[in-house]
Amino acid sequence: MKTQLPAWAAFSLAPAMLLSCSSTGKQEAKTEEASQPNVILILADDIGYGDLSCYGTATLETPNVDKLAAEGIRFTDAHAVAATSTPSRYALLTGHYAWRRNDTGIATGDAAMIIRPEQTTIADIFQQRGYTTGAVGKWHLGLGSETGKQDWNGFITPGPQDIGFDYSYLMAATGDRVPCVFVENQRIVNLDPNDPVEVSYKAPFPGEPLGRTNPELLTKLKPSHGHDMAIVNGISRIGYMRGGKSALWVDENIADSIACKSVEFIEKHKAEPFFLYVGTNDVHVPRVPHPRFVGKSGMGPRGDSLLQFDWIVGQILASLEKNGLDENTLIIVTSDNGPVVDDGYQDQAVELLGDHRPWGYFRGGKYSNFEAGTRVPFIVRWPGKVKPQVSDALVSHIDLFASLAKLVDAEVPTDAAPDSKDYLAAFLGEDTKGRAYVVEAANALSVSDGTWKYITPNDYSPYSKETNTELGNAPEDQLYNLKEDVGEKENVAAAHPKEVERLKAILDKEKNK
Ligand code: NG6
Ligand code: CA
Repeated sequence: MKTQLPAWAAFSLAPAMLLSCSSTGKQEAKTEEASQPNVILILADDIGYGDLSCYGTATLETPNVDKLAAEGIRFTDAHAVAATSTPSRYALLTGHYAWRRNDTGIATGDAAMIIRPEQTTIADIFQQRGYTTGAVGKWHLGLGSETGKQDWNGFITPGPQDIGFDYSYLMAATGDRVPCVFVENQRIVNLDPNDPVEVSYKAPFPGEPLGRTNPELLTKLKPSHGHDMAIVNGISRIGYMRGGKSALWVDENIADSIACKSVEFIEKHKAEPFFLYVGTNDVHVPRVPHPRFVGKSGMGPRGDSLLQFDWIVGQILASLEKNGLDENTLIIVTSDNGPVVDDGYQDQAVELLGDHRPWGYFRGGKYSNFEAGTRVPFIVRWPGKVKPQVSDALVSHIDLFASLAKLVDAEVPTDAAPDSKDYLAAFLGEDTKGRAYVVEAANALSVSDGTWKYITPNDYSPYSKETNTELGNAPEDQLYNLKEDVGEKENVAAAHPKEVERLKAILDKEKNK
């Protein structure tokens, strides 16, 4: 497998590379600003606990992520806050549990910005300390002030710059949601003003072909469920879209664009402290990896996309190394939620899965209250500062806000990040215990103290036939002993009423905060 940027990307980066060779700024910055490490947060999409070779899977190799794990801390009990993207990302960036708001579910591509400009984000915290901040890749947190009313052909506002990001290069929502364009600093990239973009999540645009009415146009991927609306690049999506032909992304090149823009950001800001948030599109659907990864995993597009994710990590690592930024950069690699195999396209993920277990030892997956919904890979590398180790500390994305604030000695405003606590010592491997408990959200709320896990009773369906996921919903209390039964096979609520009451009380207290 190639480990270099493709030729076109290397070419487009050439001036920046030359600049780096002649610049001596970083060396000075390194000694002066040793207390201001760069921070890169790589947030994968739908990558499960069992999807990376450093987490024990033998079915594929992810050498770049494995290198980070070998040189840093690999966490075994780290949690996303929610089992889907929008609430997970919202909570991570704001330190506010998404379940406290009822408008943080999976966002449409024309959703208004969910984080309000007056909220403080992790990016604001870094800015406060003089960092340059950037967001590259998947966003899925809404843009603009009103749902469905964005000016897609002008300056889309409010946007990332209003919540702390100096630079942004984003997919508005997901790969499977329109608009299928990149938005750079809140303007669509490569837009021809004579061919404006129109987006609707209400009604189709007359005359535009759709996946459901023109299946013969689906040359690259066909849906297995949903995803039968606008057709872009031979793939039907969620939502309706018209126009913007010159701006449409090509799915095969999305990973290259994300890698390229991340590397550009690093090169451009290497002489000053920076915070870079990279949301990869891999391995969300539609999975259409670049041809150089096709067929490489033997597992079809999902496995090939995992290799592509690993490649992006490798590109970022190579850029740090080349620019002498290794030592002074803390990298975090994690995922927004657990894995799913069939998430709506006929991409052979199910048929070619073989012995691969994306969810590792855990039950459920994306969308689920069971562990695999939110128990995610989590790796921290900071050479010279963190000792290589495997940590069983109980940690949550919710605490990245307060912990990274502590790292850079920033002040958290009193009304900011109400749910985030400083667990920097756990994230740096000095505290091997971590939180007393984590709260996880899917259809219902769950709480785990690392041993006991309680899932709130609810009336949602226990199983998703479409995605073949056990959702962990049940009308009665569920209690699992994760130390003895990591696969959550046996509900022991009836045998341990005291544990049920104790965990319920924790959740009640959290809910009433
Ligand atoms: C679901 C989509 C799924 C995925 C998910 C969001 C259908 C049938 N399913 O509604 O494909 O897009 O939303 O995933 O439309 S997430 O990782 O961004 O939360
Ligand atoms: Ca996701």
